[in-house]
This record gives sequence, structure tokens and C-alpha cells, in this order.
Amino acid sequence: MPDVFPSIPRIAYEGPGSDRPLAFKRYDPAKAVGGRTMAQGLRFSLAYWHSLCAKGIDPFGDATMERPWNSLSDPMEAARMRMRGAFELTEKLSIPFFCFHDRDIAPEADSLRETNKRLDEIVALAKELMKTSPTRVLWGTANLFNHPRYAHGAATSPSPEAFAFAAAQVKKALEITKELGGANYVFWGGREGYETLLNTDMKLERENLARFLRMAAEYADEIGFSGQFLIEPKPKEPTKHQYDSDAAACHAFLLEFGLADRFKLNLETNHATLAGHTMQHELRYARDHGILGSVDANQGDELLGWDTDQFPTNLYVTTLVMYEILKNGGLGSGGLNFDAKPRRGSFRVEDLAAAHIAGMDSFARGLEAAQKLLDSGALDRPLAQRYAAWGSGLGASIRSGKESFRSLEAAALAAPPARLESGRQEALEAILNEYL
Ligand code: XUL
Ligand code: CO
Repeated sequence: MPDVFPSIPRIAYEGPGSDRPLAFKRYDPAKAVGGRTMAQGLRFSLAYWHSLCAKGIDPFGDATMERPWNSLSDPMEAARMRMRGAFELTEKLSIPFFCFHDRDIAPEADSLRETNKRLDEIVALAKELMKTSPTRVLWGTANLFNHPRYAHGAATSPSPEAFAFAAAQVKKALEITKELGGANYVFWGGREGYETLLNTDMKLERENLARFLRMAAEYADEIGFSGQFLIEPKPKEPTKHQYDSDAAACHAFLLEFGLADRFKLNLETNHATLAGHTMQHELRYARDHGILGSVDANQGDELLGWDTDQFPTNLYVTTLVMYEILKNGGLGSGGLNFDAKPRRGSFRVEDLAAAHIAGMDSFARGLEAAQKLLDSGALDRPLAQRYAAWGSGLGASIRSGKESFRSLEAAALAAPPARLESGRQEALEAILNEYL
């Protein structure tokens, strides 16, 4: 069978000295870092929607992406070529996984029945390709935001029929994710939010979202899908406010509705930016609460303020992301999914490969730097020291619950507060820089 991407060679590791654009300079899948290979530690995934479906459209401009299926008029023929392309690209780039929405892999037809038949055909093709390919599915999901029926939301729509259609779609998406051996299943609530509270019953909408997620969990149990469920926070865009706005809001939602034991989070760097947080903040919150599941590894542009979904090249960020992930003991069944697309002007197929290489090399550097940082204890030591007073004396007594406002008043009267230590922020930032 002819290659879908003949201009992309198999990408080899050539080392930091290489100046060839289509080669890895830092990502060496077999290299050991902290007792794991880079491949094991990073678990990269291709995002089907960006890499195989994005056309380069923006609100002011038409499609720019030069893709081999552009000339095909039959959407199913294009879908088959894309799936072959997904396996080819992941293999050539040594990317072990891909992630997909149902509608990425097979276009919607006139009826749900026909749409599901199309999905079955493409899933069969993917299974066939898996027989000879190492590529696997990191996660599946359902697109509950593109179609006009979801204009007011899916699980949070005022229309029970829209809710039902979304349920049918997730039911099928769970079935095919299971069929393809997907390790996780993601819920990103793209339109599960509102434009104005003047027309929104927020209480009912949030309750319905919880009902929907509970039914999804029940159905997964019924069919024996044991992949990890993940919620992907994002504060806005396309809605003005999304209910899953950030890690803490998701956690509170899961606790409120008794879903916390079933879901973890899929955190995305650009979504953290939109929420007004650093990605480190989102990761730290999730890690502290045992709900760090997976990562959409991209970056935004702080001057633009919308979800630009760029390939991650900021080494400061990749280092801190990997530091939190290492501290978490890895991501378990999760991985680093490039929810990222080449810029509209990077329209050639070679740009698509170069973008993945840039992201993979940047994360390889992030992993190495983070492992060194961890091994050295350069950040751990000052952190432990800063809170050392909570390990003995008054601090330990407060933590153990022995103290009250009365006893603390007595303590305050008896002894003036100890002299505060410096927070040493600039010194710590300089230490971090030494590891980049
Ligand atoms: C949108 C986004 C989605 C999810 C999957 O901002 O990140 O592509 O990752 O639905
Ligand atoms: Co995402």
C-alpha cells in the first residue's frame, strides 16, 4: 500500500548536534531517565483532530493545510486514508498512541444508525492496522459540540432530546474506545456551560451533567470498559463559562455529586492559561488530590488570550510539567497528548512532522531537567525546610488537632512569633534556571 505521507521519513534520534529538521535531537525513546525509558516516561499521543482533520481555518481565513486527502470527494474514502495516515505518522514519529473524537475518525451521516455504521467500518480498519502496528489508543471521546443540535449544550442542554442524542453518542464512543483497547475515556464539556445566566438554570444544568456522567460510568461497567474516566477542565471557549472550569472546580463538582472515585483529570496547558493559572498550579492541585490522570501537552500565547493549541516548545513549562508528573509517580494509564496544531501558515505535511518533533524534543528536555532537579533535591530541600516548623513543637501540636483558639491565644501571649524566614523566590527561580 502506498504511503499516505511519502515526504515524511522514519524519524531517527540523531542527537543535539544534528541540524536536520526531520530528526530528533533530544527524544531518544530507549534512553533511560530515572529508571524508565523516555518512551515510558513520556507516553506521547497524537491528537487525531488536529493532526489529521484540522484544515487551517480561522475566523478570518479559509483552509490552508495541504493534506493528501484534500482531493478526495468521498468523505469515507478520506476517513480511511486519514486512519491509515494516523498509523503511518505515529509509527514514523515513534508516537505510541493516538486520541480521537468519534467524529474525527468517521464523518457524521444523515442518521445515527448510518453514522454508527460508518464508525464500525473505520474502527474495523483501525483494528486491522493495529495487527501490524505498535500504535494504540490513549483515549477516546465524543464530539458533543460541533453539531447544531448542541448549540445550547449536550448534557446541559435545555432539550432532553439533545441530552438523549449525546447519551447515544457517548454510549457508542465508549463501545468503540473499548473495542480499540483505549486506556482512558475523556469528557471535555465544550458547550457544557452558558453564555448568559439570564437564560440559564445553572442548578439543573449541573445536576444533569452529573446524571450524564453517572450514566456513562454505569454503561462502562455494563460493557466491561475498565479504562480511566477523565474530565478535561477549561474555563471558557466556546462558552463564556464552562462548568468544568479548572482542576479545583472539577474536583468540587465530582465531590458534590459523588463521582470522585471514578474520575481523574486530563489537564491541558492552554486551558490552564485561559483559567488564569499556570499549568504547574493545575497539576499540583490534581496531584495533591490524587486525581492527576493525563495531560494535553500544548501551549497558548499569553498575548492572544484564546485557545491557540500550539505545540509545546517552552522548556520552562515542559520542565515544570514533568517535575509535577515525576512527583506524581507518572501518569498511570495517561500520557502526553499533543492537543496542538501547526500554525495556519505551517501548512505543509513536513511542518506537521516538524511540529511533533519540536514538541517531543521539548518534553524530552523537560523530562531530563525535571529528573535532575528531583534527584538533586534542589527544590525539595528548601521546601521541606520552609515548613519544618510544622513537624515538631507548636506546629505538630496544631496539626494533631490538640490546640484550640484558647490554647493558641495562651501560646501567643507567652512567646512572641519567631523571626520569619525569607521565601527566597528569586534564588529558587535561579536554581530552576540552572537545570533547564
Ligand atoms: C478543546 C479541547 C478538546 C479536548 C477533547 O479545547 O481541548 O479538543 O481535548 O475534546
Ligand atoms: Co484538550
